[in-house]
Amino acid sequence: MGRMNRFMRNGKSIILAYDQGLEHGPTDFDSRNVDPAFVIDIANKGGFDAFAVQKGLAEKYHEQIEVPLLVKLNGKTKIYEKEPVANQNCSVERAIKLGASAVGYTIYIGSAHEAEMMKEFGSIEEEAHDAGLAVVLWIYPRGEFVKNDTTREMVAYAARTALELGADAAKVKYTGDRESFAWVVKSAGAIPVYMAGGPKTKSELEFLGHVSAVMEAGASGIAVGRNVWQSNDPLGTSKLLNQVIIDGKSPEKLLKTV
Ligand code: FBP
Repeated sequence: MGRMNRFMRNGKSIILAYDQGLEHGPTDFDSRNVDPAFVIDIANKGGFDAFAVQKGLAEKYHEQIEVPLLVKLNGKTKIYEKEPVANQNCSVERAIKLGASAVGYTIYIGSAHEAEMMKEFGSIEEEAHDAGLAVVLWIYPRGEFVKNDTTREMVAYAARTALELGADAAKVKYTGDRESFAWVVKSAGAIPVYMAGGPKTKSELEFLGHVSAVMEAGASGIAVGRNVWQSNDPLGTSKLLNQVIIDGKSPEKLLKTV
C-alpha cells in the first residue's frame, strides 16, 4: 500500500472526484453542484480522504479545500468520440506547487493512443515518486477494439496494467458482481483498487450495494463523484458511504430494508 497509506483509514479510503466539468461538461451539473464551492464543502465535511480535481480548480479554490488534494494531470472533453486520448495538461512540479499530496492520470488501454499515454505516464510516475507523491491511475479500457469495458477480463487487465506501470492505486469500473471484482483486486497485486462511481444509480441502495460488493471483494474504497454530489442529500450519502466502506456496515441494515 505504501504511498497510499496517508489517504487511508484502516486501509480504506473514499476519494471525492470533481473533474466531470471537463470530462463530461456542465451537463452533469444542476444549479447547486455547478458551483465548485458546493462540492468543496461536501469534500470538507463528508469524511473524504482526498479530493480529485483538475489544476484549474486546485488553483482557483485552494483556500477552501481542506482535504488532501489529488491533482489530475491529464483529461479530455467528451466531444471528440473516436479513439480516446488524454494528454498531460499539468506538470508534477505545478501540482506540488498547488499543494497536491497525490497526482492522477488516465490511461485508456486499448485505444490507438495507448502507447502515447503510457509513455507520458511513465515520466509522470517517476517524477512524482521521486518527489514523494502517490500516483493514482484512472485506467479504463476504451476504443474501437474494446467491445465491453466492464467484463471481468477487461477490468482485471486494467488493474494489472496499473500495477505493471508503477501506479500506487488503480481506479477501475465496476464489473457488476463481487466474484468478478475479486479477480480484479487479485490481478492488481500489491496496489489498492478503487471503484469508479459511475452515473447516478436509480436508488441509493443500488449504489451502496455495488460499493459493498467491491469492498467484500477486497477493494480499498471508491473514487466517486456523481453519486455523491448529485444526491439530494450529499452529506447523508457521504455518511452512508463511510459506514459501508470504513465501518463495513450492511447497506440493507443502514437503509432499514431488512
Ligand atoms: P463518477 O463517480 O461521477 O463516475 O466519477 C468518477 C470518474 O472517474 C471521474 O473522475 C471522471 O470524470 C469520470 O468518472 C470519467 O468517466 P467516463 O470517462 O467513464 O465518462
